[in-house]
Amino acid sequence: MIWNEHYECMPRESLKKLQDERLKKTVERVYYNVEFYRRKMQALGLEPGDINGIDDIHKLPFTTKDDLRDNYPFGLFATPLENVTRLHASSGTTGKPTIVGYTRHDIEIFSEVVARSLSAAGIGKNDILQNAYGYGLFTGGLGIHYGAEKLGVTVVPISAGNTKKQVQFLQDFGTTAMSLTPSYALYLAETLEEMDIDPKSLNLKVGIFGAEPWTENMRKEIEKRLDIKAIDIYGLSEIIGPGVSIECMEQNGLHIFEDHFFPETINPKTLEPTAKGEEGELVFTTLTKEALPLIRYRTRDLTTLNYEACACGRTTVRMKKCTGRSDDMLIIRGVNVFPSQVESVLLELGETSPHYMLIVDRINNLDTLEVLVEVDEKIFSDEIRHLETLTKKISYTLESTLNISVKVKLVEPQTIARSEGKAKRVIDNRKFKEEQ
Ligand code: DLL
Repeated sequence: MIWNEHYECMPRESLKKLQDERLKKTVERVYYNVEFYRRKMQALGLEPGDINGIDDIHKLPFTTKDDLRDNYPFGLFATPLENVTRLHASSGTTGKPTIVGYTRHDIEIFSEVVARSLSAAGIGKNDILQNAYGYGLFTGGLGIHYGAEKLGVTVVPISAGNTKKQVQFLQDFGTTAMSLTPSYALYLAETLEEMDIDPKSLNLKVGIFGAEPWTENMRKEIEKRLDIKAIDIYGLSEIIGPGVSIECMEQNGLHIFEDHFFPETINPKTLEPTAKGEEGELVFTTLTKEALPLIRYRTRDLTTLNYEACACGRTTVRMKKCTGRSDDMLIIRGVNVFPSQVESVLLELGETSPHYMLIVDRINNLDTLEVLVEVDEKIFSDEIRHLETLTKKISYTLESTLNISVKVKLVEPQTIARSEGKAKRVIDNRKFKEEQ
């Protein structure tokens, strides 16, 4: 179902007019209320009057995560704190967290885009949604919760973790939809298997998965093991949280809610816009946010934008499933490697579990990549010869995909930590060594 047909199916010319108007207002808002933006614009010789619409967006400066950190905690807020009704935080791998704020109206927009998202995934009033994103500073829990309430869904605010209880509620409540990270979904599937519960005996029909990159092969794996449809939801705290974009039932790209978030893709090196249909770093300008409006925020996520009409009837641009961030990319002996490439190969081979870990190191000045892959009890207790053959097969396939040599190590079941939130799949010891 389309929750807000007026905005989601708007003719593109009308959408452009709306974006033009909203951009102008946002630029005025930041210029007059945020010193950081006023200074940046002044340095470029720009005044709000120079921006007449989306066609002028390229004149505006970019914003980065570092800018948010440098202005920690509230320096980029465009409204006094008395108007801010909620704060969330996104914890990076290093340094201070990024603090984001919302006015009452921002929360209204947040709920609206999440309601649209759940609706696009086929969820409605008659569904019971078990929300297994973490509640708290992370935007996943409360973000999905408010949107689900707006939609009229029966929402179970179970949060992340407590996996046995998740299973109990799936059974006892007849839960029809779940929202959680893809890596937690794998853990849940494994728990169901251990408890000898056939997913077909449950009422679960759809899962809303996001907050971390996951491949098409991972989608197939989750759909098979949980017997559901797996829908990809994307978002980031700085822009609002979950609900920046979502797949519709066509599962062919994620519709961006363009009346609120204007997307561009750029070449991360030259910062120039990418050609039509070319992959680039996703950049967003918020069009309606009050507390933390951001101009050309560099997400570091890599994707391609597709403006073709979608069979579902929505006219909004679709972004391709994000399988990596530019800062997730490992450079190993000069070769670019994305963890998602390893995931794709392992699931394609299908002879191991989907649990893996990349360990990158520098030994005698040479970068090394070791991939730990978990195998099941049966394989692990097999003859050494069989294990060796499997190890060779995986290394061979990884090496021909990644173009570097890879050491593969098969490990016992349950050796790799399971995730209830965002999975950590890379240990880069080189960084640690540099810091020493
Ligand atoms: O992860 C918001 C969210 C919550 C999205 C629940 C979806 C579901 P942050 O913690 O600020 O916000 O992390 C944002 O996570 O820049 C991406 O790198 C990554 N990410 C989020 N969704 C996806 C996705 C939330 N569907 C960062 N596919 C983003 C790939 C994703 N990466």
